[in-house]
Amino acid sequence: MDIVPGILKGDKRSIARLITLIENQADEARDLLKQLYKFTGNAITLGITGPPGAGKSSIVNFLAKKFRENNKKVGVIAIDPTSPFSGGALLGDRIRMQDLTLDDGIYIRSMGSRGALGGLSRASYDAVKVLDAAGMDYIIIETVGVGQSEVDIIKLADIVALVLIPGMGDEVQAIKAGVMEIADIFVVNKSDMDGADRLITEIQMNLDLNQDKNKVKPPILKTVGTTGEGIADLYKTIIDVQKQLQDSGMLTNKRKTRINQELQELIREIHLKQIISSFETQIRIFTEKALNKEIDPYSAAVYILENAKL
Ligand SMILES: Nc1nc2c(ncn2[C@@H]2O[C@H](COP(=O)(O)OP(=O)(O)O)[C@@H](O)[C@H]2O)c(=O)[nH]1
Ligand SMILES: [Mg+2]
Repeated sequence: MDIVPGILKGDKRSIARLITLIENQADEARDLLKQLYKFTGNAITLGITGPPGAGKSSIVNFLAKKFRENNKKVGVIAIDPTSPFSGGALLGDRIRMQDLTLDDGIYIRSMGSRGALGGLSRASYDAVKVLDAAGMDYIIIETVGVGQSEVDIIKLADIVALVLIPGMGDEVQAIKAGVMEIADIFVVNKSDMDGADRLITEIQMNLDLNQDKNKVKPPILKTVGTTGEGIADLYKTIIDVQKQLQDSGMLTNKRKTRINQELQELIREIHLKQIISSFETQIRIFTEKALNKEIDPYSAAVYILENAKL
């Protein structure tokens, strides 16, 4: 099957082929993405983020099943910046998700975060577009880390759920306001363990201190990733938040911001490539010179740029 019609039909092999082309930065991928763009924009993207081991994959597994029970098609992208060189970054996750892979209404893919400047790679953005064009109603993106890469998820997700676990009360205080602010939903997972209620209090205090008073307080939910307890509530909350975002026009705003940022990033990327290729000869010459200690790289770069202006 041709890739584009295949993807539009939701064919898993076509989806997989294009995502691989995207990961390999094949020129063909860019052309195919151009053709698919007008078929995107229907999926709701849901970011599930939080520290390693918090139970994100466990929650995603239950949540994906919930979406299926409600006849929603769901795509899952697991991004693991901690194992950028391993193709099967999340082996454990794959095993747990195995029972889902026979179902045509679900597509699961793990991706590395390689190529990103401290955040999500361009490839993950494009993979989301592929799943969107393939007719997924929801796309769940699992990302690791409490830090900059976590804030990055907002560039990809319409709705962000931050997963935290008991015993990290002090860490909640240490989490920068910026990270707390990206969360539309707080999930206190491992609530079978001691300290879940204390963590909820800590989150509330943090929100009271840092959050804009006029903003709606994000809901805080308890889950158990091993049993699925609380997932039904989480599902319902996601649907509620989605409705709020749609009704208030916030969803359109978020998407507008996202396209604006993507355009800026692309201009930067394309422009940079053009600059570098236009200096190809000089770069080659000055590499030799620097190698022979005739000039230092910094002076060489300045020299090349100054001469280009003439
Ligand atoms: N006790 C307990 N363990 C959990 C819970 N949720 C997940 N786990 C376990 O925590 C570990 C990490 O879970 P995983 O979903 O891979 O976390 P991730 O790194 O955030 O994706 C696994 O051994 C899970 O079985 C929970 O609610 N309670
Ligand atoms: Mg995981």
